[in-house]
Amino acid sequence: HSFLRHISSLCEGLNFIFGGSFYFWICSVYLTLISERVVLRICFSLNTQTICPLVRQCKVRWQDFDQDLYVGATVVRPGQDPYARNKFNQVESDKLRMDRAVPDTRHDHCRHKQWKSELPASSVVITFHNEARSALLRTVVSVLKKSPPYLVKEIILVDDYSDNPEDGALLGKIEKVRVLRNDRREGLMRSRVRGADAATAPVLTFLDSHCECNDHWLEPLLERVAEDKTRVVSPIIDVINMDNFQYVGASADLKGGFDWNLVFKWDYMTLDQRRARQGNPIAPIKTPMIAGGLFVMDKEYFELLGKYDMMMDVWGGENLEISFRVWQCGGSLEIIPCSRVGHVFRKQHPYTFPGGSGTVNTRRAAEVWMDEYKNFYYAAVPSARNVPYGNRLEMKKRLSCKPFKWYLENVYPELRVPDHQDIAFGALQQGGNCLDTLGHFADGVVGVYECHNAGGNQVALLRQHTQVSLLNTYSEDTWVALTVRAQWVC
Ligand SMILES: [Mn+2]
Repeated sequence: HSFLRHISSLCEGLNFIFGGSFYFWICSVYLTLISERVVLRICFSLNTQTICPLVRQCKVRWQDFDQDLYVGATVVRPGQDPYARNKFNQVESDKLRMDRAVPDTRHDHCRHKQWKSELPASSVVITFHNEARSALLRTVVSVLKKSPPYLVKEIILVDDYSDNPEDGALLGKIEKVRVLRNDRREGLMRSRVRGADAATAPVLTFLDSHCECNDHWLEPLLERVAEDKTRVVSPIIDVINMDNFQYVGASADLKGGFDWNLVFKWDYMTLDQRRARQGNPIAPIKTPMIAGGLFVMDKEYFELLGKYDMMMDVWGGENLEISFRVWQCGGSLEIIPCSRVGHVFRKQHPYTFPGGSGTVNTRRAAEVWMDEYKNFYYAAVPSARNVPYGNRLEMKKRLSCKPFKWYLENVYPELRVPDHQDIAFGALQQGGNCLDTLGHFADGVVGVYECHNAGGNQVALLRQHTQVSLLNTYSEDTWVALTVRAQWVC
């Protein structure tokens, strides 16, 4: 230890005075004295902990990064729950090598395909908060290993105020990796915007912090964006099992969608859609919604379209918002089948939601983009009302974006709109009481209850001036309408 401290202070002092070359000189002198492996270890720990803040150019290839030292510092101790920190099995994740092989899950046609040689380089932006070191490292290494070097200009890690700043800082030693750390919790959207603002390449690639890129994942994505800057493209997202970390190929017949509760779901393509693709199974798939974390977008276009809603907190709803925005304001969303990236899907969020849940974000998306159709959402999620959203509406006007009706008709015709003749929403009120489903769904019994003005059981639809319906949807994906035939007298 005293030996280490001796070298450490010596290197630090010399570097401070003379710059980076002395560090390597010192190391090479000691190389003759001690075995190579020990020296590499010393260099590594010195470099990251004491020298890097002073000397910017001390970087290693990912192959030379000491995985054991980095991951070993945060292993799950005997008796601890391996799911406690990340809501996936960290023990299994920690066991894997940072560059473990994953199966090539692409369609056969992709293996023979040639990509354009002149593609724009990309900045890969990865935001994280208390991510398991092994998962974060594998994400970074898979980007470097599975991409042609000239297409990855840099990897920008945005540490959203993780408990341990070293989680990110130590990775800053790897070639091309830049680390930015927030000095308070900002959430996914502001963190991504910070990363995007710092990016120097013309194309942005956003990834989650628990991904593994597959063979030639980047070229097909960049090619689509290079051809048309208004395309926002994502890979097929393969599944990394959260319990055993097995890499499993996902179906290529899925699109992103949602129900009126505005929760993302995967839609299986219809028979016709699948038939139409048989001739060209690797053609891009237009998708109404992106899943969230993983997509590629031209940087200028990202800025033109208003980046992200900076008033959104933590997580959730942002994929909805950016999907509506891209489609309604003239762009398009695609899934590119020849690009595959694995992602650890979890059942629970590993972190807390300071200041409320993701519904605040969803409300903001609904208010700005869904016009009168937002009422279907409010009927489904009655608690979601009244959030400020001012500046986003101005942006929508400035970009002359299309109405939500256009989106429904042209982008997501599969989504069942409760009824084409539904023309107004409100409540049926007499004195202080409102007509209320009283929580009944199927039996057609309704009653009256004190008006609470929160929608839900008391949302009434006026249809064609002859019919009033009460709507309810607490079940995941079905609308239940209790229809009351009414004589409309006024
Ligand atoms: Mn994720």
